[in-house]
Amino acid sequence: MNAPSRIPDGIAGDLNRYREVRAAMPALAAGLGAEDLSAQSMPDCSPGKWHLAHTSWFFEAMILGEEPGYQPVDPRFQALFNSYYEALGQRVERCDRGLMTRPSLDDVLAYRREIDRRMTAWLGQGDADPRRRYLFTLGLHHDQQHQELFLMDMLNLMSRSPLEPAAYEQEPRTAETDAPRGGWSGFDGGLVEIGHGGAGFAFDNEGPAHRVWLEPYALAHDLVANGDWITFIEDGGYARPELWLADGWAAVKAERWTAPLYWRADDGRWTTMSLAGRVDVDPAAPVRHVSFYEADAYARWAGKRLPTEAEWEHAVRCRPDAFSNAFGEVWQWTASAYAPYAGFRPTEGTASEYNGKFMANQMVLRGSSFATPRGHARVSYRNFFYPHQRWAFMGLRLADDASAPLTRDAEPGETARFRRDLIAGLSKSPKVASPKWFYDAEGSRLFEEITRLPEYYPTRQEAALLRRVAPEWAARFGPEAALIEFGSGASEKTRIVLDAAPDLAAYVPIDISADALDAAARRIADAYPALKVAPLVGDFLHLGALPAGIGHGRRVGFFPGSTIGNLEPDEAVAFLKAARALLGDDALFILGVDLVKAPETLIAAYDDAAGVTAAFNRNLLVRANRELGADFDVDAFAHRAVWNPSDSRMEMHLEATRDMAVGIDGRTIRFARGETIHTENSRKFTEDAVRRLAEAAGWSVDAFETGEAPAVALALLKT
Ligand code: SAH
Ligand code: AVI
Repeated sequence: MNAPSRIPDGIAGDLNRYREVRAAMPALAAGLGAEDLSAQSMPDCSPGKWHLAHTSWFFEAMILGEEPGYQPVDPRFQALFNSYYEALGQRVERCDRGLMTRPSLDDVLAYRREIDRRMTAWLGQGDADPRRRYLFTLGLHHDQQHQELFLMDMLNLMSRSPLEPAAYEQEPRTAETDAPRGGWSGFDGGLVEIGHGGAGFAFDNEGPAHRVWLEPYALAHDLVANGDWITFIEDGGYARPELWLADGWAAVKAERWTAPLYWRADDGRWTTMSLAGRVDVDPAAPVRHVSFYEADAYARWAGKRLPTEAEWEHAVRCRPDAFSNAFGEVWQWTASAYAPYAGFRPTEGTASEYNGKFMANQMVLRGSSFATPRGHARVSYRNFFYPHQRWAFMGLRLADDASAPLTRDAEPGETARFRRDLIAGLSKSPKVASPKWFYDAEGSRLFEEITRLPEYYPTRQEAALLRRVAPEWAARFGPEAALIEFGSGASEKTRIVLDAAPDLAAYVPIDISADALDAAARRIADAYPALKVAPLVGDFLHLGALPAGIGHGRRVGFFPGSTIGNLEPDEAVAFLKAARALLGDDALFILGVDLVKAPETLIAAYDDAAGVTAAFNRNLLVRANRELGADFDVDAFAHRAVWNPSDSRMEMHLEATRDMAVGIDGRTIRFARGETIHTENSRKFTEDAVRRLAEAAGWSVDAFETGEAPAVALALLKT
């Protein structure tokens, strides 16, 4: 019996890699019909059948065809499946690829198999020529690029069908989506090196490694999400030429863009087309299918900018773990034109046309998408598209000049939300405003001043009670727990919990006031160096996901200060339910509430002698004047604090002391003398009311502790 011939390790590795890469596209095509694979939805797209053939042609044209006396599998295929290589002769115009009903899908699959047979034989020869070895690896990466194009093009095709079919039962993904982390990382910049210089494969356009000068900059940890994009739309993002580059605005008008590609407003809710058919737009998911023009306009609207490709690469090289979804979700638009790096040399030979000749009029995207095959992308990878194109899996991450805010300066769209909410509230009768808009930097400062007033007892009383109960309650947190605080403000009471629970692994303060949050997070991080501090700026009534990297211990919610009393009763139930879902099974929740007491005590606490609460209340109007260009005569509004016994709440109002008309955003809001804006409710609780509220939201009250008079209470909730 003959001994089996041993395949050298190098060749076996090449064969395995070749088989693995080449199996992927036929697998993507497996559940699709010949009709699905033959149609072409637009000139930028190609039929699936063409991708299957062209990626095989590439190996034949670049490697196999170099063999002297080589007989092509079918000489006609040389022109049919040549994409853009001038040096390789004739080809079919790109826009005519959908007309190739012949060769049939079966013939193309047979062509593919024959090329695989010939490549397997070529690999078996162990050809060590470095140029052909490079072309072999290039052919594999080329196949992988077309695997993603295959999915992009299939999605576009399905979106153009009146039936909007699902190409797959579930969207094929090669990576999971990371949870958002919140915040930004700052970089000093200076003279830094980017580009591919090391070992391993890279396309020619990624090199050479070279130095670039970067001014100090910051890069957002997270991608821009659909919810942010909806706010941009609702703020007239697609209707305001001042946000757009001239060519972008021309595209908006010519193409009638009103939303990302595939989005549709169905009965007042946004839906989008996915590879699994039409689905609701998920506000928490990263936005995709936006052009460079849209990404650029969004960044301008958010008061930020797109990163340059050098900034993106430097940031991800320096802090690979700081960013969510740097790879594997959407390609990220940069502000960089696709141009050769200093010292760029195209690959020699036929493949010289691969990248270099496209270096005009396109913009660079970095990272990779959910459809990019594993092992294909790198930190130096340069993808590129024309600025109007949207059908790729493309999105964005914001950048900013200079400093490195721990959190964003303000949520993108915050001003837009404030404008919309305030105008809606002032258009009601009686007029209302949400107390969450009190907390700009000055409002947060004024609140801190309130907490030190002799009349404002809740902060002092709650801190004293917390000192009493914290040791016993903290003992129940367990190892590696994470404390999630809602409306954390200055995070002062937090220290009492942190001191009682030295084993806490992470602290996630959540607050709508970016300034207060940023300063508080820095102070806590400095004072508790072993604690992971992961601030999240935003509205706790619209909770997204928790930041990644906060360990796997128990989640402990912390909502002190009776801020729950500022919510409407149904909002409070919805909030506690959402918090329960966010914190997961086995969570604990420390809830602080103010208790019902004598109206004189309450009224004094909300109408202090020094007038700080009055300034806090009026600051809403100061903020509207500054941020929204409103023209409130602030001094013409009087602060009112009233006890409403039937709803068991303190109310704050701003009362117009004369008839007046106020302009906001081109509208006129009229006030009659004596008319008020109802700016805040502070509900006061009984133990019974707290139990009912917690139970309505699916929590049970494990402990309820009341402090000294004037009394507040703390409840420990469990799931
Ligand atoms: N927890 C602190 C601060 C209470 S003040 C304490 O007990 O002293 C209320 C805080 O909640 C402010 O910092 C304010 O910015 C924040 N806040 C109010 N409404 C919010 C909302 N909807 N989402 C997030 N934060 C909010
Ligand atoms: C934050 N919140 C619980 C305070 C309260 O008591 O309702 C805000 C406040 N309003 C007036 N003074 C303090």
